[in-house]
Amino acid sequence: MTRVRSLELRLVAIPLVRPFRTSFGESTEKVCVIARVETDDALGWGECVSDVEPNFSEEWNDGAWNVIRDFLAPAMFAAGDVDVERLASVFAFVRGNPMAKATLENAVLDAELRAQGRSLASYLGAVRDRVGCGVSVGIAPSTDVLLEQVGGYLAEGYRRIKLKIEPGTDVDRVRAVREAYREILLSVDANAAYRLTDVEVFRALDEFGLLMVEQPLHHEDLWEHSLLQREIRTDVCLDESIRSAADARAAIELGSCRIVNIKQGRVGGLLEAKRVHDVAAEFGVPVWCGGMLETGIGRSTNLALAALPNFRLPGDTSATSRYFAEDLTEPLVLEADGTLPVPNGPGIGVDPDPARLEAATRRTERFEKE
Ligand code: SMG
Ligand code: MG
Repeated sequence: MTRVRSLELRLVAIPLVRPFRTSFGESTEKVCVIARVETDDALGWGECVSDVEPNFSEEWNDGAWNVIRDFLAPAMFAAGDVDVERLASVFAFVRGNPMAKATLENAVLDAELRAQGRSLASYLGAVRDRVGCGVSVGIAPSTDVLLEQVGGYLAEGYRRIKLKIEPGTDVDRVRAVREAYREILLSVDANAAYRLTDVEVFRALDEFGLLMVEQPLHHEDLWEHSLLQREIRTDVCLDESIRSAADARAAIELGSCRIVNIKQGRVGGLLEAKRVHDVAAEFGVPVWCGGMLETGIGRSTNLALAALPNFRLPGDTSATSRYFAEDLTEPLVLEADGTLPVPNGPGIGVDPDPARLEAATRRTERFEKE
């Protein structure tokens, strides 16, 4: 049981080493909410995976901040001694808002595990101490620039290249990358930019031996993905559409996907993420760990999750250098074999550097238990 005495929210901003463009927009900096909880025994950190605008999902930074301030934090304080496994039920009166909920659950779990001297990876049931990493490559200004970026990431050792695509910047780009690199694990992510009537694009992509096509259709859809999956050979992977273990079960039963991207923030936290992992494992469906350009806090959280047994494909768990010149935490460095170590210290196993955290902070608010 853990009693949270205080909560501090910070809005932080860190420049990205290169702009990241998806089918829904472009970012040049990472801006996110970081929560720090103080319990009777320890401090805990949680990073919210929402962004400045509600375009990946309906959550966004200021919305998450407000829902935490006005509803989730008061409920957590009122609950008194809480067991982290019960926190989701304390938050259940708030519909949706999984990213905001995950932020607090992660922070409380981190504090609880630090107090016990236990790593998050061990708590979740990790079976490996290193995880294979891929990289997600944003939509580049030209095919030449894309080929140069892909070549650079492969030289660093990344085990899988994922190309962001959008209508008009898809088949030709994928063909160019496949012709340059015949053997690599290659996938694409559309972030919901297509419609079922675009099936010909996916039939054309079938020719390139892709590992998967991620979230081709609407961000909440399961049904049309099941129709698309029947029409193409490439495995569909769902990201945005999977918001819970129940969604994962429905998607797999419907035949909407054959692979699942797990992002703990998108499904409301690590405990639900583990349930998504377990449902997929039950059906023999592989999962992999997604990313939301997290700082070292969220990235270390992801690495612990990615160490579970059914994370069978390289994740978007890239090294710090892929995102930032300077992170909030010590850099996570890719080994030449394309792996990152799973943090094994207490909790998430990393701490933000106080000076860097302060320098990145744009806004702070503190809440105390009465
Ligand atoms: O963390 O490397 C990362 C980003 C991976 O492509 C990535 N994430 O849909 O999977 C996805 C996107 C969403 C990012 S939008 C900020
Ligand atoms: Mg995705």
